[in-house]
Amino acid sequence: MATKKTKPAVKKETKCKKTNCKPNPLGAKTKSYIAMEDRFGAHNYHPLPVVLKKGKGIYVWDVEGKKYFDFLSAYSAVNQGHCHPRIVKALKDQTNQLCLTSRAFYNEAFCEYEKFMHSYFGYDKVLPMNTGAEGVETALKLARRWGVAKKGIANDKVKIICCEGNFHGRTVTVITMSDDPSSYADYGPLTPGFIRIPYNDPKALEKALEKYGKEVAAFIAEPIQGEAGVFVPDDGYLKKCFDLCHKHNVLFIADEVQTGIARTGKMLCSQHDGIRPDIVILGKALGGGVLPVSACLADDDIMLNVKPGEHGSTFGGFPLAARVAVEALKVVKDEKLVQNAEKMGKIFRKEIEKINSPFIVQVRGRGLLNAIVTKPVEGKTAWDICLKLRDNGLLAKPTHDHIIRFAPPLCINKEELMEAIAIIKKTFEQMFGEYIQVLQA
Ligand code: IF1
Repeated sequence: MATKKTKPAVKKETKCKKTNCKPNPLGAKTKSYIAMEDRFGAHNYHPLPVVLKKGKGIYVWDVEGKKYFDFLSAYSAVNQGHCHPRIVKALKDQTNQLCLTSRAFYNEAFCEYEKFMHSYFGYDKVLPMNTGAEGVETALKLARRWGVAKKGIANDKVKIICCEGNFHGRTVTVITMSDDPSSYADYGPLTPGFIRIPYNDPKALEKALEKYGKEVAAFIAEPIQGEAGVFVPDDGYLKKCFDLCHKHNVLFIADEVQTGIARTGKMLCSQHDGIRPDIVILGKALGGGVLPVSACLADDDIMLNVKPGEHGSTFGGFPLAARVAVEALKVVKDEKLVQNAEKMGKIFRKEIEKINSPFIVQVRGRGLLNAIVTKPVEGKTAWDICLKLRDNGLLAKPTHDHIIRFAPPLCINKEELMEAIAIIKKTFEQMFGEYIQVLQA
């Protein structure tokens, strides 16, 4: 009996003829380093399979000698560009002078750094730490202490309001604020005293403050939620929250670890809403892409409730960090990175919006903190897109399953940006081409 001619079933693994749709095979050196990390390193990350060896400005090179645009900037810690000569020089010069004293004694570099931070950001004082999470922990302690000492909240009742979708770091108290099981699950008992509300919903904050306000010391939020996928709140959201906080005698804490230091086209992202947070947390790019440097900025009525010996850190504000942070911040101003981030970010979003691809749902962001929200097509995901971007010479990484963050160093110029955008465009076309190939197989 003649069988009905039917279209062959679409074979998922069809080898594409026209486009190189499979990720490139890994080089021998790359494979050996990946195996080395697998054997000797904790498996707390799943890095994109590329092994980097050198960085300069907006570029990085892998162990095979291949060059890439860096469109992650170590999650916005390399805003000034890799191995910035002025920042490296500041580090080297201080390394030959005095590296570490602890805060048991004063040191020249740190005193000058404290004064510099006051004049640069306009807060009475700085409390220096090292990682972003330590900066967040410090802000929580400053706020709780202010709540007890100045607002008169009972020590065991003091509360802090945080937001759904937040990412503030990986310490136990900080993961207590998270609603992402991959951050908090199975790490045992978490820290009491947190209320979580929807992000970008001033009414939710108003309700929480009306109900719990008397015991609330602070509200903490990222001005843009980075890990959540570069979730930009509505214009005026931060201002509404700031006003609600002050109506209820509650501190407003801005976690600017990722959004600060010019990343979003303002020195601090909070400035897009014209607010001056009561506590600002800085990290990442404060260290100029060479050292972990973080800090809390606040005025005396908050900062001075913590007395000598009640908080600290061996390396907090150490001489190397002090010199590096000063130079890192001077570079931001001298190279007009705030203005460049704003200008290049607008071009990025405008050009990406022109790409017509079944994978692309939306592009969003502020300044040079952007993300492309994708959707899987024929089983190909954001991870597959990032592998192909890598093969095409650009490094980026998905956050969650389907959102790809694009955050180059802020020193990128228009010509370089257009070259990178051409790679992104080509990659989506290749992926789409692959998709068409599979369907026509
Ligand atoms: C990882 C995420 C980004 C941060 C904000 C505090 C911290 C971070 C707003 C803590 C750190 C890093 C941590 C790193 C990956 C990266 C990240 F994906 F985890 F969420 F950027 F979005 N506040 N973010 O973004 O600073 O202690 O790391 O110095 O842990 O995987 P840290």
